Amino acid sequence: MGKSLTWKILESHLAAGKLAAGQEIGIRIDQTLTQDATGTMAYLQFEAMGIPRVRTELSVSYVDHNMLQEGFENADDHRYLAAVAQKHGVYFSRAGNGICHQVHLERFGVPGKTLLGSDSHTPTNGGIGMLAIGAGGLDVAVAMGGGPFYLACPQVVLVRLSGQLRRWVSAKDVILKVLQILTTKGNVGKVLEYGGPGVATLSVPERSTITNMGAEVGVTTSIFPSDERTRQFMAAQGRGGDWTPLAADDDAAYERVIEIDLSTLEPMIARPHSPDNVATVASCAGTKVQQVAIGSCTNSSYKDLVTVARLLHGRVTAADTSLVVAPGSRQVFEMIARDGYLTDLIGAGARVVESACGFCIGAGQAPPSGGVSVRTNNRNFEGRSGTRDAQVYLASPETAAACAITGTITDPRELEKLGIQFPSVDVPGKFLVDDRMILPPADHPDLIEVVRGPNIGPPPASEPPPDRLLGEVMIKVGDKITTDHISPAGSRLKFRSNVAKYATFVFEILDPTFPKRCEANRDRGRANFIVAADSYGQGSSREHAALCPMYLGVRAVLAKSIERIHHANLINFGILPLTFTDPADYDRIQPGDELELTDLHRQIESAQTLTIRNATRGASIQAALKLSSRQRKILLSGGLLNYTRSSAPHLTEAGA
Ligand code: MIC
Ligand code: SF4
Repeated sequence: MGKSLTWKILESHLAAGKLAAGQEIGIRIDQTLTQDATGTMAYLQFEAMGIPRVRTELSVSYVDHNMLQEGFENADDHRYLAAVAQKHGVYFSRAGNGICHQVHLERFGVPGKTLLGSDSHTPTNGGIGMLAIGAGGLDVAVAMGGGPFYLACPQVVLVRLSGQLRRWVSAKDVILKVLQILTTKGNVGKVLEYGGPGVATLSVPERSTITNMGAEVGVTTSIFPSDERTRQFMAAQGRGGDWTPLAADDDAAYERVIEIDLSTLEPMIARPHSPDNVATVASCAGTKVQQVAIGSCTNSSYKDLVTVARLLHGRVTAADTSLVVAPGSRQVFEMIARDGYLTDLIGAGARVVESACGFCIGAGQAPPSGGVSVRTNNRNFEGRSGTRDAQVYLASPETAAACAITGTITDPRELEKLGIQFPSVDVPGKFLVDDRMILPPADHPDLIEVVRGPNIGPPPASEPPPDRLLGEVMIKVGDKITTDHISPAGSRLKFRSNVAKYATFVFEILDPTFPKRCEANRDRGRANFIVAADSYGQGSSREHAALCPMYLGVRAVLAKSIERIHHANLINFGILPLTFTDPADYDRIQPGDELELTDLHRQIESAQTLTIRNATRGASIQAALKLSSRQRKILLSGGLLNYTRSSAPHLTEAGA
């Protein structure tokens, strides 16, 4: 039986465990990336590990999230990140150079290599044939130190593409179709591997739009083969020498095969407030649109922006519709300027902003109250745009441009009726390459002084768990609670380096009293518990969604199911990730209930299920503790940092 592409890369990087779906394995990480909103904490943790220089083939630190610089906090973070990168052997992509995933694809991605990034959209680089995985900052810090990255060996699903996209239908519509089929729930522990004859019809940036939003599906990663199109893209980036061909064996085995005929797809749109609330654009046509936002790591390539510019050429956006455009990278920005397309965007009244995450993370450009915003990014979670009651839709650049022109949700195919021709845009044969905004590590690291501004605090220490936990359910939440619900971004983002402050916003959108109540309970020596339904911790990789609850004295999350990255982050910060063995028990537990867990050390060490006594209701609940022996040790040490410190010789070995 042949091997999938995923399997081949896992096999060549296997550092611990056996390749069998569901088993924990450790893999060697070739490259890492961080961004500033998760990076500051990751490098503080890396510094705390006491390793002088990264032991990866390549590590890059990007600045793209926290760019507003309202107050000193963002700039202090950037300064810290620049210095710490130079000191420890990390390349530093300066503010202004673009969004991490886009720049990494352009300048660093290499087929067949592994990439671990402290951002959930790291799988964007799966479009170039990398096994690219998102993780919490602490996992990335350990990988920078040369430690393997541990994950559940995935089940591989083949998405077999046939046919060719029709005019006005693009890569975003493919991934929205995948989201419609698989939804955002229940895909933990899987990899989406794309194959079939349709692959060759898609360019690398198009493939990356598709792998990018695998994050919303909740899979470990998504990957495309490396073929002639990959070679062309890399050659156009002046990196043809890094190219290698890669493909699955013809007789590779897959857990499941999903067939998509590209030629049957239509323009799709995700309606509020979940990326899987997908419908055809035509079925939403006519809804008034107050804002259109084009950019983000999903759709901000040269092709995307040139397509939009050509559609807007000579027109002005609809009178009631504001258009914002954020080019994905300095390369894209400079090229659309050089080629004249920026003129079309400016002429159309687009508010062109810097190459950064911007509106996607709610950093500016909040829509009006109750307003409809059509965006090309990947997440439309409630409140993420910065406006609590905004209605955010996700669509392709073609659809977004059509909405900007007409002021209503419009199927882009309708543009032909307005005399607008489909712009057929190719990936350029040669990109503009200028890496001067990427600073290499310092030749004399000893001379680099690392300055930490007043907002940059050391990561709070986590404690080993006591043998008995007694405390209250501080919040009970429903399905699909995202990390944006737990640790909001937007205007709160600037406190990422100050855990005590950032913790005051935990669950702000659901229950702003949560942090204060938790602190009071914690200070009385009692434990805090979170109860949740399915898919708890969807979305971002931000470890703050575990770190801040830990700081507030949360000791366990009891849920119907927990998403992969968040599950790992909870363990990394010493919080017990428990799942109901009988999901009906979710209804038998209420906020304020007093829970007791006894004989905890022994149970963490070896139990598969653990009994929780609900003292308020005089009942017992069974919870599963699905953990590897390594994860059990981490929990008993009170978190990954403590565990890594005590197992440093192993790290040294791995890096040797
Ligand atoms: C996001 O899209 O939510 C982010 C901001 O990029 C996060 C990382 C973060 O919270 O800093 C992600 O996707 O992991
Ligand atoms: Fe940035 Fe948005 Fe991409 Fe996250 S999803 S990395 S915030 S552009």
